[in-house]
Amino acid sequence: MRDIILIGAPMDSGKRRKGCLMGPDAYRTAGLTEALTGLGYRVRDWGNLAPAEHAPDDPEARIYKHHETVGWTNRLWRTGQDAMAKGLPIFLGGDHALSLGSVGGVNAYSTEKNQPQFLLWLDAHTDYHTPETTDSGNLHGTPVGYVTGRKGFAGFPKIERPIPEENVCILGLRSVDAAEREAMQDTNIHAYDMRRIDETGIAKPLAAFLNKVKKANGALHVSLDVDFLDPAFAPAVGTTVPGGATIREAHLVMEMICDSGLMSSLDLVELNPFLDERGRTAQVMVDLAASALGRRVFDRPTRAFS
Ligand code: 6HN
Ligand code: MN
Ligand code: MN
Ligand code: MN
Repeated sequence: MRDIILIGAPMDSGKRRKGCLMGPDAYRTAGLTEALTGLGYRVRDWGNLAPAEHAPDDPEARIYKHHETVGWTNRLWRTGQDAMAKGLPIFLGGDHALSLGSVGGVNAYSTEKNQPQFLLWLDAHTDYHTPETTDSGNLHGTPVGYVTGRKGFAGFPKIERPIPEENVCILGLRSVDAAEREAMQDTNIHAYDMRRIDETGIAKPLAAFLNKVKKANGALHVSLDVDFLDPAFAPAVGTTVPGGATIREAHLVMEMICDSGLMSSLDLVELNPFLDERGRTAQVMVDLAASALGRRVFDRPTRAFS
């Protein structure tokens, strides 16, 4: 069993609404360490990081907190690379801009090891903007664009080996901006919106993707955005979009990931505890992480159910 390394990234720089900086401590309060320890893991909590040194931001700039986000990216990149050598990192957000650094770092690690990197993005949004195409100016809408090698990320660390489009799978889509749709339509990214999930079920596209990762002997980074879930179950997020995954679909995804044995790193992002109701969204996210790492009702089929 690999050790699990918790990396707190109390960052709020990826968008204007504040509150995600409370996320890492909400996961701890909801019992993340205890849940994983209970599954038999040795858990190392590396505490909360701070951004690397960076230039001051201009409050009038079109891109919100560009420099601070570069600072976070540099810090998370190095910490992620370091953590990969020692266990399975779970990045506790923080908004989704943290994936500029978490995915950047774990992908740099795989590049060094000459292992193909895969990315499973569980989100209502594609997050496929670049700083040039975003109309909100919020960098949490850009990490998939960044790690797949889109142009326009001046100031951010250079990605030596971008993640190939065909190694990316996005599940849960229901809010895609025009510029993102335009750019994504001509790529090989596996992108499934909720309509397709309603039609085929969520297991089918996921099984196909996991099979691909397995065949390639790849490293798999899973990035779980709270808004992948329907806001009825997970209200604590700034970007709620109705019609999301149910608790049952989300657990199935996590259990299939666990059964595959392929996950090498995980992000839990966009939780805004300021918007939560008695901690229930934080609890759901902790339960999902536990499912991805082995929590089960039964370890094997019982006589009564087989
Ligand atoms: N997220 N596409 C919108 C924007 O502002 O660019 C929303 C981005 C949401 C970001 O899901 O992490
Ligand atoms: Mn997102
Ligand atoms: Mn989202
Ligand atoms: Mn937008």
